[in-house]
Amino acid sequence: MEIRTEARVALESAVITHGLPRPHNLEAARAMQHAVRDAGATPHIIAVLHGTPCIGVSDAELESLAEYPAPSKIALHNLGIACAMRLTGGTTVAATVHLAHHAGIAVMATGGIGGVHRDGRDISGDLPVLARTPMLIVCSGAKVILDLPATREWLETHGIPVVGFRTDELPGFYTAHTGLRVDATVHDVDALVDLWRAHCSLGTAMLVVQPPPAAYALPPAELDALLQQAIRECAAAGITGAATTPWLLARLAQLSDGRTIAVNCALLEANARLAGAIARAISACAPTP
Ligand code: PSU
Ligand code: MN
Repeated sequence: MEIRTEARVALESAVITHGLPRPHNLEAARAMQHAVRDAGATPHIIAVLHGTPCIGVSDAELESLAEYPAPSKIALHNLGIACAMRLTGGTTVAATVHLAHHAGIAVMATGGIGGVHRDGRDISGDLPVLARTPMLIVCSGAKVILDLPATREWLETHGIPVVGFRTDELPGFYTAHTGLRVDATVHDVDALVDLWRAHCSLGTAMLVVQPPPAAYALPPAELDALLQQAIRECAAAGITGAATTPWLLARLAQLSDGRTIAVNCALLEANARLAGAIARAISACAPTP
């Protein structure tokens, strides 16, 4: 017998508090929620409010997250601290995946996951959580500021399949092309659901990657030139640790005259839409245990 369950999609909130500037952060969050609903699923923005991890926030709470004077960036290493200290903040992919899994949600959407940084020492807390949590994550690859070949190898080493949705290349967040391969390419949602059903009992995440919408994607060579400049400046400014990702993303937005913001918002919405369709397809025919 097949039963139908509620289709739910988790959305992370560090992209709202730290990934995008105002007012684009709130607009992008609402566009993601709308895209998930449009696809027939229910969006749950995950965040920590005054020390309480929340699976879904109200619109007023979303607005306060997007405006909050100094929201924390909450990953797994500081999730317990944030709760004990009654902090409010956006959850990274790491904390979002952890919380969503415990809430019984199997699908999430984001822009670009964290990964191995170019200095080779800083490794995003996103990666180890993906290595131990069965969650289908729709994204546009890892953020282009990272060492993408090293990140790609890390995923393979830790048993995380990378499935291209209508692409045979790992996208590079703001750009469609990295030259890095995916493990499989599929062209429709039903085929993705088949792969997920075969994979989900193995205990690791599955990344479903799609390139940013073509009308917004930056050419790889142009993006690389801007990135080299931003990375030099970041090092000269002495930025390290969790501040690195938000700093580089903000600098790229300036250097590109806002084009990286436009592509970031467009890909977040597209990824949320695909995640909604996948969640809907999974829930439409959940086999009974
Ligand atoms: N996707 C975006 N923009 C972002 C992020 C994702 O389009 O800013 C966030 C995610 O929350 C991800 C985090 O988990 O960046 C990674 O940060 P770090 O490299 O410090 O682990
Ligand atoms: Mn880090």
